[in-house]
Amino acid sequence: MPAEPPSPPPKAPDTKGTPDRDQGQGTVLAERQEQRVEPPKMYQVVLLNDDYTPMEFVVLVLQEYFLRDIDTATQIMLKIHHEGRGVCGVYSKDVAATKLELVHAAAKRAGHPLQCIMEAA
Ligand code: TYC
Repeated sequence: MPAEPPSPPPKAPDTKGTPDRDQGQGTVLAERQEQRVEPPKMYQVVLLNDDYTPMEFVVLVLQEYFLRDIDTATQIMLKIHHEGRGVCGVYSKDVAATKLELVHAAAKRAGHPLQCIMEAA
């Protein structure tokens, strides 16, 4: 069997032309890297109209879980009642998903068919 040729010695890293590396003083600076952090995607939580959930319950839900004052909550509820749907708030994905669960749990406990969904804002 022929002998393997000797492998070349490992090369020292080339630091020429990279001024942030060794400054000639034994100091090595981290290279600057531009960092771009995208803002998180946001989701709107939308309540849907139905024929059975009492208006008062929807207003309470908007106050309790979406921190709306009673006048704003009433306006949003009436918009949903007339237009079929209405935005309750805009949140990060996790927060929107939690709001959905809380609303569905509250509606189930109270025996109402209230539905809400989340969609990319
Ligand atoms: N339409 C319901 C009623 O007349 C009220 C209602 C409003 C229900 C908003 C759901 O998301 C809703 N009792």
